[in-house]
Amino acid sequence: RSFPYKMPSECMCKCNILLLPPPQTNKKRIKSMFYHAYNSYLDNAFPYDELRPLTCDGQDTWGSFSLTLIDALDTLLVLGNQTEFQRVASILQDTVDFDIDVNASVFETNIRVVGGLLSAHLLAGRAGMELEPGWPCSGPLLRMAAEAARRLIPAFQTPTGMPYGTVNLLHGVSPTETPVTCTAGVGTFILEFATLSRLTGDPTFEDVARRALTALWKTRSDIGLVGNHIDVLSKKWVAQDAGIGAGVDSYFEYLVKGAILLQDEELLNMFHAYDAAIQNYTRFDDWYLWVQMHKGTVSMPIFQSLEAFWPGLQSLLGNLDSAVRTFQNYYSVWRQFGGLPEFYSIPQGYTVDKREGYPLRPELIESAMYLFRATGDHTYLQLGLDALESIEKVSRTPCGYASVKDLRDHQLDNRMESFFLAETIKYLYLLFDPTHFLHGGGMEGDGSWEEGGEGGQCVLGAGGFIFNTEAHPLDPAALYCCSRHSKERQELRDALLSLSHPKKKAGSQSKPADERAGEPPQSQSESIALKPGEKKTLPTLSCPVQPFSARLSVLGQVFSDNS
Ligand code: DMJ
Repeated sequence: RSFPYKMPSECMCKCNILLLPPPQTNKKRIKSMFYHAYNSYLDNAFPYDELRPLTCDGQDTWGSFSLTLIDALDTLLVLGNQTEFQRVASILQDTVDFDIDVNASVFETNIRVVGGLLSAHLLAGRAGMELEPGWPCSGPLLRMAAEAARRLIPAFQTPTGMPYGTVNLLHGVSPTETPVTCTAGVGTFILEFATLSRLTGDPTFEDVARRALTALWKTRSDIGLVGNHIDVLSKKWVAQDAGIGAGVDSYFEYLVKGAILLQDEELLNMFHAYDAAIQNYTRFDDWYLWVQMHKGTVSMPIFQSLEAFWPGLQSLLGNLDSAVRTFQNYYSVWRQFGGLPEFYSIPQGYTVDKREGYPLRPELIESAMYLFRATGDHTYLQLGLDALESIEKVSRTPCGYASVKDLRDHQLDNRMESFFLAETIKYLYLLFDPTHFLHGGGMEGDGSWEEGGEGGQCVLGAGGFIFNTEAHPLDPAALYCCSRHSKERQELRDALLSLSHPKKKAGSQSKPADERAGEPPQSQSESIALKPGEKKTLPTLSCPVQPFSARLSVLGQVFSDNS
């Protein structure tokens, strides 16, 4: 269907190629942007969650976790700063405490805190940190990530398996908590939670994330769409606008990236089914509108800044033509305002009342990074340069970078969200560094992969990295390696068990996470989830770990030796 209004459709030209400064210059500028913001946070705001860049002080926003420091940690390594990465990693281990009486967003804590700690854990080897013997299947940052995630698990204890939006980290879900959660708040866990399960061998995390995904999938409308907010107790859709932006965005992102990270066809099939409905009902001239989830009628003909991740996601799936055209639409909005307003009315070609701000979001830059990798077209570098220039010009303050309250007159807000350091600057830097190890695909010997695990049996980073929705890279190879070893350990335990208790059915106690997909989760008393007020920290692996060499020798003797 073609959209009935006239679109601004400036063509993208490549005439700027010769005007682009060399990549090294841009990388230097991006680094100095990072350090201006980062040092300002440390000097003025730490240990608060965020910097307030107009008043040069700090505030807690999403919890009380020193959030900006956790979110920025892996960016330090992306920019090549190993020593600061090491210093901050140990500060966080010493200072961050999740045993706190704070109501936290389940979604934000997962993508920023759990995601940030997981990435830092997986990058610790490259950062030159001292690694404990089982790394990457164990390690202090992994234990911290698991501890943070454990505090979120009570939110998933609902009849549907779909989580509440907010949980108290100390007491669990408040009895007065609203059961209404946004779609992304239900479907944005599989990357972090499956990573936790497969690294640690504890299936609880992946189980709850899958159960929530399955429940959400079953609530789609007859025309194949999901709405914006759902009641997690009754499964009733409370807000019925279907689209790809705010409230939904990362649900679709996690179906695709989950499929890639976990080689999971079921997740990909779910995405393809949604995508067919999205293309059919919401796409008009390569824009994506909001429609009523049951009828498909247009409810809001607007583009939201958060939707700008979509061309990048399409490029991951190989839909390049469509991705390029949609990117061009979005880039035309950027050029109109020097940033992306939160909402943009497509028919009016202008901002929407009270949604004129640009809180330094990363999504368009993220898409530019993927599309530059896929096409080599310098248009995407030009967007990067535009972003660099306008952020410097409009948002820089003496102590950081401020969100833009209104793109029409460049008024500023006293806020620098942690995703500015976690995502915006990271994607900008990676856009201008196409051979960075995080892009994967490197050759042996160029530092693009490394060894890990006992005796170096894990080859890490060789298959590239998958970024969570907060731009924290996850390594599929680490997941594969650790779950393979926990499977082997389980087989060994089963073999030993069947010798000492011949009648007990081996393997009946715990299966590896990847084999438990779709099964109902363990009850809370069986799981590692803490009950409200409970302080006990359980070991990540509940059985002693046999070194790989011992396993071989044991296996050699199992059938002839009763010892
Ligand atoms: C980030 O926290 C994540 O990218 C999330 O998925 C959407 N919002 C912000 C960035 O805009």
